[in-house]
Amino acid sequence: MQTGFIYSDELTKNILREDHILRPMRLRLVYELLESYKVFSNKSAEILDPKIATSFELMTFHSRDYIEAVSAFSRGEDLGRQHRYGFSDWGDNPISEGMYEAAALAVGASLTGVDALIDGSIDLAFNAGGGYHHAASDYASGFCIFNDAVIAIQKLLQKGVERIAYIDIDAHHGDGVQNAFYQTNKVMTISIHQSGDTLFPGTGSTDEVGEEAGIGYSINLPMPPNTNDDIYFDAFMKVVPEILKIYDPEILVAQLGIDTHINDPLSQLSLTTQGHNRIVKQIIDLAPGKLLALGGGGYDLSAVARSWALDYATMAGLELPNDVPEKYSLEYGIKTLKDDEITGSNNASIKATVQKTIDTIKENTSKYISQ
Ligand code: OKP
Ligand code: ZN
Repeated sequence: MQTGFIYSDELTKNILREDHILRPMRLRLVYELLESYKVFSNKSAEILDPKIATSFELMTFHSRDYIEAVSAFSRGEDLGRQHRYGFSDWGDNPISEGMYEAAALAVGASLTGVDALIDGSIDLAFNAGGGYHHAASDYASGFCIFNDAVIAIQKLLQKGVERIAYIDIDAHHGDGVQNAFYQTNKVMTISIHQSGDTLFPGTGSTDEVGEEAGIGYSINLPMPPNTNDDIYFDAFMKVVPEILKIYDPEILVAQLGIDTHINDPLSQLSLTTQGHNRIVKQIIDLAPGKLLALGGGGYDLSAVARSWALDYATMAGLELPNDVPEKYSLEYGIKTLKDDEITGSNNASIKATVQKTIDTIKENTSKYISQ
């Protein structure tokens, strides 16, 4: 399998605000970690240079009005209207100089992946600088300005792909992507996240199943706080493979947010890097030979670097030694890829809650989409 890691330093430059928790530098940590393992000297692993998305491409999802507003804000103009589009100085979505170019580059990076998948030069593409799953057509939300996942899927649809499955394992519900394709069966969205009862954006319950032609094609698997590797894996395996078998997608798009990690400051899920990677292995196996993987949330820098390096290595079919090469570990204080195993958190009440959720999803599946 040929894999592409979509990366340039340009993706790491736009700081949303000095104290903002989303730090673009994390992508450089991933890249350097892969470099330290000499992953790119492997024939199956190549670096793809992202190109910036055009406003025409952005318009396959976003309104012209919103795109023009983001462009004006990015140049420091028209700032009095920022609140209309989800921006505010101290909130989740501050305005920063150059944010238009940064957000359009994140989209372009995902489109670079789509192009390589379509022309057949790559089987698995990873844009760690993408996965902006909350952005809506005309407002910013949850650190997301332009929704690269939606725009990448739109391009696949334009290219004639008829069944696209989107799997979102970020700790937060993938609301922007779900909403964009809520009424179509050409895109199936599956989101596994910390329950909206306890986490932003508050949506993503099992009864959000889609509408009209899309009924049954939105699937949500909300998890209680403190869900660990084993419970998460078990739930994934009981739900996702069967649904994908029924749907039989031509391509898989996956948002691999790693804010599910036990050390993540924004969520209360309790996954390890190896627990996350075990899910990603399954996603790769379930992909019909074509996978567009996107980054997403992830606010503990060590967890981000280790998880996405592990994930990309898995895509490239490489098994990295657990001990991080010395040069990197000296520079960043990161010693191993895997975490220590977390024991003793196999909580019976979490299991029972998750089992109920699984049962509901199965009922919905048999009601709406199984033949
Ligand atoms: C983006 B992604 C606290 C409110 C919640 C938004 C979190 C966005 C997460 N100020 N903040 O899905 O990781
Ligand atoms: Zn998230």
